[in-house]
Amino acid sequence: MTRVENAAGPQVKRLSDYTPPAFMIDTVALDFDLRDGETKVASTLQGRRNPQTTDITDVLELDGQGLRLLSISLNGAAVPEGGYRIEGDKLFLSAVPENFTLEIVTTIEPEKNTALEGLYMSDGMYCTQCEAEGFRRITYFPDRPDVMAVYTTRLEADADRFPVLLSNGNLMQSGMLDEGRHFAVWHDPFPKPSYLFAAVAGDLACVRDSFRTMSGREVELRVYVEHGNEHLTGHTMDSLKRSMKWDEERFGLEYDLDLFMIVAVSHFNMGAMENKGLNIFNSKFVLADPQTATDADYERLEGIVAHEYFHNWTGNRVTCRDWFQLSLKEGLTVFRDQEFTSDTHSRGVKRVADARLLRAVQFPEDAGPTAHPVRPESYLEINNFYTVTIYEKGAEVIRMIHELLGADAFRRGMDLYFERHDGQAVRCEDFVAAMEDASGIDLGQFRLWYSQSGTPELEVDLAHDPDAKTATLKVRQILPPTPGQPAKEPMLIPLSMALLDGEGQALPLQLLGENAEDIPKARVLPVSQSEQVFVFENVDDRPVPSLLRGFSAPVRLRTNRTAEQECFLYRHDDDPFARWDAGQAYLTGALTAAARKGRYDAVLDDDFLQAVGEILSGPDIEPAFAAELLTLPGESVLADAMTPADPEAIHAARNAARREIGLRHAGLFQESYDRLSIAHDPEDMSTAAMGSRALKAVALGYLVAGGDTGAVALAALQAAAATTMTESMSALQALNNVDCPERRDAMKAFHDRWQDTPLVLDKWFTLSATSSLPDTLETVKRLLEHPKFDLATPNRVRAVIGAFSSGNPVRFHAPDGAGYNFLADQVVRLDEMNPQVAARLVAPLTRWKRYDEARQRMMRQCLERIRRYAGLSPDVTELVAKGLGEES
Ligand code: B3K
Ligand code: ZN
Repeated sequence: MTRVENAAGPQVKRLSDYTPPAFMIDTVALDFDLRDGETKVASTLQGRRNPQTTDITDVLELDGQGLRLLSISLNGAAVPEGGYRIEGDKLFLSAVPENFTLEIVTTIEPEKNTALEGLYMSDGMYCTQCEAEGFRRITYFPDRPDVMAVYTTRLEADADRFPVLLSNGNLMQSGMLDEGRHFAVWHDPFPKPSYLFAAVAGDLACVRDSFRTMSGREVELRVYVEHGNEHLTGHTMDSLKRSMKWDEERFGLEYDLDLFMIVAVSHFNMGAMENKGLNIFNSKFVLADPQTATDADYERLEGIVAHEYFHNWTGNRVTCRDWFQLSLKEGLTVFRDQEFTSDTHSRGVKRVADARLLRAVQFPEDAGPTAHPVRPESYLEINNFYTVTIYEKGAEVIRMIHELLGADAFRRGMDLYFERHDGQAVRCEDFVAAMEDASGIDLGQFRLWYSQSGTPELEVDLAHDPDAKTATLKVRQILPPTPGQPAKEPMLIPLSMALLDGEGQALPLQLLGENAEDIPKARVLPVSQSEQVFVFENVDDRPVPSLLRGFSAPVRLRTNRTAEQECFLYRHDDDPFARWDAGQAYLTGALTAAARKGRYDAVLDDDFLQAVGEILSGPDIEPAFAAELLTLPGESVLADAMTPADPEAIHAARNAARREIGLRHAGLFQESYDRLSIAHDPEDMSTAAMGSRALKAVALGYLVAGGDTGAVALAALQAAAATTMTESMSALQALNNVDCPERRDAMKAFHDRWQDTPLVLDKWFTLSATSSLPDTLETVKRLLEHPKFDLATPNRVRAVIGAFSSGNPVRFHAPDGAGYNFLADQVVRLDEMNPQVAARLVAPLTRWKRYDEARQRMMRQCLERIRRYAGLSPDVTELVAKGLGEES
C-alpha cells in the first residue's frame, strides 16, 4: 500500500481543539469481497445529526487513507462530483440531511499492505488491525473513538483457501456461493468505535472450550491458530478462563457476548488487540508449551490474555472520547492485569517486576525529549503514544487512586464509572470524577498526575532527636522540567513508610500531637507541598526509615540513608518492595561510584556480600523473590543514575560486581543450583516451580560470572541436556557473554534444532544480538543476511534490531558510533515498509543528552541523517523532531 499523506504534511492534533462530531453513525453494514489483488469494501452507514452539538454544518467529515473510491451515494442517490471533495486523508460530503443512509464502495490491496494497519495479509490469511486509526485504510468513515455504531459484517472469499471467516459479535448466517466461494455474516450488538472492528479470513484450526458466567450463561471460547499449532494453545485458553473468572470475582464484571475468539497471527505490530469478541494476537503471545516457551513467556502470555480480556469492560464497553484519553483504558487495564497477576501469583514479586520495568523504561522516557503527560496535550502520530508512560505510569496513577481510596471505595468508584458511562466514549476526568463521587475523597490536586509529565523526585531525610525522642522526616518534592513544562505545581504523592528499630521491627508511628490510641506501624504520608515535615513521637533510638513501601508512587527516591542502613533494610525490611529497593539503591550507589572512578575491584562492601549469602542460605524466602533480590539493576537503570552515562564503565562495574558475588558465594550458588535441579519437574508450571527455576537460573549465572572453570561446562551441559525452553535459555543466557567454544557450540546446536520454529528462532536472534562480546555488531549485521531474517516480520525486527539497540547498551553505544549508524540505517530502511515498527526503534537515539559530548554529536548526526530522508513517515518524523529538541 502506498502511503498517501496530507498535501500540507502531517498535522499536529491538540486536545484543546477537540470538538464533538457533527454527525453520529448508528449502524454500519460492511461487505468485504476478498479477492486476490483487490478487495472490494461496500459500506452502508445509517447516520444522524449529533444531538449533543450545536454545530449546524451539513458537511460530514470522513477519514480514508490509500483507498480507491468507486461510488458514493446518499439516501439512494449517487452523489455527483461536486457533492463531495477529497483532501489528503479526508472526504468532505456536503448537504447531509438530519438523518441519512450513506453507501460507499472502495477497493483496497491488502496484499501490498506492509504497514500492518487496516486490512493486511499474514502468512496467507487476511486480518485487521484498526487501533488507533487503521479503519480509515479499509473504508471512508468518521474514524474517531467517539463515534460508536452497531456493526454487521459480511465476508466473502474463496472457500478452499479461506474456510474460516470471522468478525466481531455473533455469526448470523453463512453459506456457499458460486465459483467455490462462500460467505459469512456477523453481527455485533454492542455499539463500538471503529478501532475495535476486526475481520479475519484464513485456513485456520480452531480449539474450542467454554465458560459458564456468574449469571449462568454459557460462553463459547475459541482459539484460532495455524494448523499443527493446536497443541500450543492450552495456556492461552486456561489464562482466558481464569481471567474471566477473576473479573467476575474481583470487579463483578461478566462477559457479554455468547462467543469470545482469539486469533493468532505471525505478523503483528505489537502484542495483541482487544477487538470486540475477536481478539487478534501476535502468535508469540498465544502459542506455548514447555519445550518452546520459557516460564517468562508463560507469564507474559497470561498477562496479555488477561489484559485484552479485561479491555472488554475497560476500553470496549466504556471507551475513550479521543486519543488523548488513551490512558483511560490502557492505564486502567494495565492496573487490572497487574492485580490479576498479583492475586494469581506473588504480589511482592509482581510489584518488584513492575517497578523494575518502570525504572528501566518509563523513567528514562519521562526524563528525555519524548516525555509526555499521562494525558498528552498534542501529538503528530497517535501510534507514537502507545508508550510506557500511557500504559505503565497510567497504571501507577490508577494504583495511587486505589491506595488513597482503599479497595472498597475504589470498587464503588468502578461500579459508579460503569453505571454512568456504559456505552459511552469518555475522558480520564470522568473516571476520576466517578472515583471522587463514590468515595467523597477530593482528588483535585491528584489530577496533576494526568497533566504534568516527568518523574517527581522525592528527597526524604530522617533526623532523630534523642532528647525529645522524636524522629523527623523532612520531605521535599522536586519536579524536573520536561518539554513544554518548565515549571510545575506540587503534586499529591502518597509516601508509604515505616520506621524500623535495630531488630528490624516496625515502631508505632505516632504523629506529633496525635491521639495515642491505635497507632499504626505503617502509614501513607500525603506529601502535597514542595517541602513538608512529619514528626513522630516516642522514638527512643535512631530508627531506619522504610520508604516508598509497595512502591506507593512512581517517583525517584533520594534519602540520607547510609550504605549500611540500605544493607540493613535489604536484610530486614518486611515490605518486599522496600526490601528489594534498598538493595537496588545500595547497588546503584556502589556500581555508579565504581564506574565514575573506573575502579573495578572491591566494588561491593562486605556487608552487602554477607547479606547475599544470608539470602542464599536463609530458609524462609520465596525463591522467585530471592531471584529478584539477587538481580542487579540493569545497565540502563545504572546509566540513568550516572551523568554523563558511561556505558562501558557501567558494563565493567556491573560485571565486576557479578564476579565478586559469584566468587564469594560459589559454594552457596552451587548448592542452590543442585538443590533446585533435583527437586522439581521441569514441566511443572506452578508459581512455586517457576520461582525455583528463576532462582536456579540466577545461581547458574553467578557461577559463570564468578569465573569458575567448571561453571561454563555446567552451563554447556544444561544447554545440551535441557528438555524445556526455560532450562535451555537460562543456560544460553549464562554463556552468552563468555567467549568460549561452549557458547559457540551451544548456540549452533540451538539454531539448528529450532531453525524452523519462528518463535524460538527469534530467541536465538535475540541472544546473538544482545551478547556483550566485542564483535556483536558485526554479528548483528550478518544476522540481517540470515536466510530467515525478514524486515517484513515485526517479531524478527524486534528480535534483532530492537534487541541490539535497546538491550545491548555497551555495544550499541560503541565509542566509534557504529551502533548508532547501524540503527539509523535500519530505521530508514524499515520506515518505507512499516512506519509504526520503525518509529519504535528510534527511542535510544533520542536520549543523547545523557551521554558525553562525542556520543551526543554522533547520535544527533544520526537523527539529522534520518530526518533528511525524503518521504519519512509522520511516525518517525515526530520522534526525530522531538529527539532533536524541536517541539511540535
Ligand atoms: N490496544 C492495543 C494496542 C493498540 C496499539 C496501536 N498502535 C493493545 C492493548 O493495549 O491491549
Ligand atoms: Zn491495552
